[in-house]
Amino acid sequence: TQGAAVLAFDMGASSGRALVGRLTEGDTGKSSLEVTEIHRFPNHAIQVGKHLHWDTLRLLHEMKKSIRFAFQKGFEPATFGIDTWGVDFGLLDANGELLGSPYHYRDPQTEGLIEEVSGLIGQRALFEQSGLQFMPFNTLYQLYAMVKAASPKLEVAKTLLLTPDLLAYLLTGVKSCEFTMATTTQLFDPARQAWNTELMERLGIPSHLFLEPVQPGTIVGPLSPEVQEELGVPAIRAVAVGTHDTESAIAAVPAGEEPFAFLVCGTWSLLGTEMDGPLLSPETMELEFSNEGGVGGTYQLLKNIMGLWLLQECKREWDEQGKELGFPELVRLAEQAAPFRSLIHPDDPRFFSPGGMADKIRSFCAETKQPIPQSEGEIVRCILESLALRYRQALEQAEKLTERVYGGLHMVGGGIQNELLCGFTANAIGKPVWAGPVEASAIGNMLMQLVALGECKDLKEARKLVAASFPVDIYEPESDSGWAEAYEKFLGFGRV
Ligand code: ADP
Ligand code: LRH
Repeated sequence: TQGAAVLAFDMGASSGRALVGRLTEGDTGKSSLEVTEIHRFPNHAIQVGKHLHWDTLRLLHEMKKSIRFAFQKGFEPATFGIDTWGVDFGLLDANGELLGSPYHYRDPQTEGLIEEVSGLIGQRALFEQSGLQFMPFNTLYQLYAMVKAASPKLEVAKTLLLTPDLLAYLLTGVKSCEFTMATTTQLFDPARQAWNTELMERLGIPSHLFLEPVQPGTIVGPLSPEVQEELGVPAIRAVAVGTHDTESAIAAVPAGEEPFAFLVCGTWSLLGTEMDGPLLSPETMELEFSNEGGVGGTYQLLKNIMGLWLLQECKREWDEQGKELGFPELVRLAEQAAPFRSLIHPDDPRFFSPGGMADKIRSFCAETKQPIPQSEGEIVRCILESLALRYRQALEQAEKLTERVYGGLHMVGGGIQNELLCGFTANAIGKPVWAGPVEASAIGNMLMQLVALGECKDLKEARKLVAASFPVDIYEPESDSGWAEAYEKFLGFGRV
């Protein structure tokens, strides 16, 4: 037998995709989730003058196409859910129209603002009131940049919608604010479970822009009559899922009930562990961890690591040079390159902005007096080994903060298609890596729709369903072969 179909939109910083999921019951009576990809499309930053923007209307167009495709393929989903990258937003005017193209979180407008805002508010106070790592892209700094630029958009704006809420609004006409995304802004106070209006007022950020957050699993509303008519489809309803992609991905980690460590591996690498509430200790701030609101009442204690962005940017450059090396080919070249020749610290701030990535990596190696990687294979090897070592550092820090020891690391997301990286990670941490599922965000998104529809009880049941539905690849660590020595060198770069 088959249950209702649900449609998940998962918008990553590098690509968007639409997948349909359906609960099926086999002969044994055991449920599993059957997933079909409907559509996949690239997502890019677009430079306009001094600013970097998202092409939000293009995303809307691709989402509409996906809804049409889903019905054309005969799926008839009852609901849909949207998850996206964190922190970004659109502003609506008094008529409910979108004011301009939303900024991309890598827009340089926030440069230097972490220091400025910390100077005004105090670093410790800011951390205690937000639980977040100080990342230049946090919504707080983006809005403060607009305040400083006397942005007319900010003057006339009536409502702020975070990206997934904005996309849901463009499809339904219903304005909402979902909790997991709200917690990525640095303007939400996890201890009080409320918007930090005092902080907004001190920085000149209009507090009337923010809507009351709702928990994942809340029904937002049906497709607007205009969209129904345009697409020729019925009034399927939007569910506010764990709309932050990281949180949807963590919901789909096939872990049991014991505490576990995860690594969500995509454009960013998010490494951490699930908690019952935020850990707002000074050590958490010093080790640069975040507390992000998760689904089912959880908080995720995690570190934001630069991730496969480093590789994506190199690939983009090589594509522009006409080399057309796909990810599998790049991984193959890295495999052939010599081990531990040069390492970088992935979170060196120079790597955050787009462009010139291979040269930035070379300059880091030159400054730290290491051999300078030249070929594509050497560069990619350097990135992957450095990421694996960074994962070890972050895992050890998570263990220290939580006073727990994790038996291995669950890896999910597009990056686990890179088997070399999964193997390197197991070697670096000296523990097994359990890899899967790849489409964790889309699956976690579906799970919260199934919870909203009453087809799945809670997060615990949802994770059992993932374990029963998707295979996990196990990478056992090999005996040392140079990783311990490389880690000592890596720690010498000196960042937490
Ligand atoms: P996001 O959701 O942030 O856009 P994904 O989870 O889709 O990111 O992961 C994208 C990353 O996955 C790419 O940067 C690339 O490094 C990796 N990847 C994608 N496909 C492959 C592949 N076939 N082999 C190896 N790595 C891959
Ligand atoms: C990963 C992610 C991450 C955020 C970043 C902006 O896609 O959502 O959790 O910090 O994008």
